[in-house]
Amino acid sequence: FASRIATIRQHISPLFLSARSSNNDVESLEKLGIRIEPSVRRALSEGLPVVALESTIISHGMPYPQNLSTAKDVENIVRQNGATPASIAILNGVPCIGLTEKELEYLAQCRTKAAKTARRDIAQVIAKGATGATTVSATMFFAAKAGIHVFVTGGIGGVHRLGESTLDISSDLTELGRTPVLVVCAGVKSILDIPRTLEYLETQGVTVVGYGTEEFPAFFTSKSGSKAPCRADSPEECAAIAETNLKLDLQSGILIGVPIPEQHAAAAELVEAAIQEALQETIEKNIQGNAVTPYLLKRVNELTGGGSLASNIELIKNNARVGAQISVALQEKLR
Ligand code: PSU
Ligand code: MN
Repeated sequence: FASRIATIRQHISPLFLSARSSNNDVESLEKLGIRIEPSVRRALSEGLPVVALESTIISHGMPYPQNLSTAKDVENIVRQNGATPASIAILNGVPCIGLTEKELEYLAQCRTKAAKTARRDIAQVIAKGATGATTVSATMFFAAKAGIHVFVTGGIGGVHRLGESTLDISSDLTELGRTPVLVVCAGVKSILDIPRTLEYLETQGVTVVGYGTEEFPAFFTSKSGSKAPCRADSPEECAAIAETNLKLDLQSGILIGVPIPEQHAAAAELVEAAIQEALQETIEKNIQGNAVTPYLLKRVNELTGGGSLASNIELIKNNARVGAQISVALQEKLR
C-alpha cells in the first residue's frame, strides 16, 4: 500500500508543479500588461533557475553611481553561478520582470524620483503610468506571479524600533507571510527592532533560516543576539525547504539570513552609534511612513563616512552568490 502511495505521489507531484507554473505562463502575464525580458522568458519556459532582484535598493538604497555598478555586479554574479537574473521594477506604468542595462541605468539615475513601490502602491503607480522601484514586498508579488521561486536582496524591512507604538511594521513581513518566495538577505538592520521582527515573522508563519549559523544575522554584522528559528548549511538544504514549501502549497515565504562575510563586517559600535543618531533625527524632524527607512539608510551611510556602503555592497554580492546556488539546486529538484 505504502509503495502504491509513493508511486501515485511520484506521478502527481510533477503534474501539480507544472500546473502551478502554467497558471503563470508568459502569455497570460503579458495579457496582464507585465513585460518579461527575453532571457528571463527563455529561462522560465525551460525550467532553468531564475533569481529575482529588487529595485528600491537601486533607487533609494544607495547613491549613484555605486547603485548602478552594484546592480550590474549582482546580476553578473547571479549569471556566473548558473542562474538568470530578473531585476524587477515598474517603468512608465509597465511592470518589468528583467531589466536591460539601459533600464538599470535609467533607474539608477532616477534615484528617488522613482516612486518607492511596496504592495500597497503597485496599482496606483501602474494606473498613473509612473515609474516605481519595487521594495521587497512588491518584488515578491511580481516574482511569484512569474513563477520565480528565489529572490535576492540586501536587507528586508521589519518592525521599527518603537514600532509597538507607531505600528510601523514593514509590509515586507506580511508579504513573506502570504507569498511563496524564498528571500535571501543578510538579516535585518539594527535600525529595526530585531527581536520583534522575528516575533512578527513567526506570527506570519514565515520559515526563517540562519545560513550556516545559529544566530539570525544583523546585516552589517553577523551577530544580532537573536537566535534563528532554524539552520541550513548548504544551498541544497535551503532548496529542500523551498521544494517542500511549494509541494505542500503552504503559500508562505521563506527567509534565509546569510551572515555578512567576516572580512567585510562593519565595526558594530560605529554602526550602532550612527543608527542612534539617525533615529534621533527622524524623531526631531518628524520623518514618518515610508520615508523612515530611506532616511535611516542615507544617514547611517553618511555618519559612517561611507563605511556602511562598502559593507552593504559586499554583503549583497555574497547574497547573490548564495541565492543563485539555491535557485540552481531548487530547479534541479523541481525538474
Ligand atoms: N533595508 C535595507 N536596504 C534597503 C531596504 C531596506 O537595508 O534598500 C529597502 C527594501 O526595498 C525594503 C524596503 O523592502 O526598504 C522596506 O521599506 P519599509 O521599511 O518602508 O517597508
Ligand atoms: Mn514603514
